[in-house]
Amino acid sequence: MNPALPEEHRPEAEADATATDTGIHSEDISVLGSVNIERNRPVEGSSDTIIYTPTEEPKKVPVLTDCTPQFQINSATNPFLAGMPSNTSITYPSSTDRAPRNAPVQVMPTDAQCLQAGQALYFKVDGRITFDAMAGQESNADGLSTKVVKHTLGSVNKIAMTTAPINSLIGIFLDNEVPSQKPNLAPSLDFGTPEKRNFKTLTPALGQIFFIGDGKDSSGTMQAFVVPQGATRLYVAIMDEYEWNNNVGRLTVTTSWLKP
Ligand SMILES: [Ca+2]
Ligand SMILES: [Ca+2]
Repeated sequence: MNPALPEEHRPEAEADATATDTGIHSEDISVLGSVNIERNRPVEGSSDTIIYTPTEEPKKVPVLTDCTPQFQINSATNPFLAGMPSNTSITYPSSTDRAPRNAPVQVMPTDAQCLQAGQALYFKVDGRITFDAMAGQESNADGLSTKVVKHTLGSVNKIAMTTAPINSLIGIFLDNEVPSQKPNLAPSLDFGTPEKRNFKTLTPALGQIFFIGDGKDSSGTMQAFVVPQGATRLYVAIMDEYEWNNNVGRLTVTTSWLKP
């Protein structure tokens, strides 16, 4: 007689156990699904604070093309020597500034159209300078707003003086003539207050020293400087009241334009 198979080895019992297990899993999926739906539902009445975060106003920066390579400007550059021959000197009570050592830097565009009359120029400026190492009053290219000065000798070489913060970056447009031989002196410009330095567009005349600063207004927008009729040269220098030769530091400048 053959012995009977043990109860636990019956195939039907294994199949029943699998069926029961599958039933439990189905219930779990159902519960988890409802939880997921609950968590992903948008929260009513608070969608603004969740979706939108405060952002800064975008700066109005024109799309500019460089019209010079980046160049350096030494702080010992006296604007009243712009366009003057070598060995021209300006004597102050304590010392003498002399070209070319203290001459301004001529801006040399890679595209001559940058310097056409009516063209707006822009300046990207970095670096820090001081008008006197002993004074220890360093600033960026906007200069020291607490120390607004004029040249102690006034206008020199038919280059019109200006009023501006010491240490600030300044510019001057010239034609091909030696400025001291020009028949007339242009009127002086005044950048003595924050409002007067906060222009959008500046239209200087030939032979007028004008304020550039860091090239941006109080909102960070780049300021436009329009090339005057007859200009063939642009120089940049640093604002001081006398004796440029003891200045310390340098600025890095790039001149740009809106290429037509
Ligand atoms: Ca000085
Ligand atoms: Ca500025």
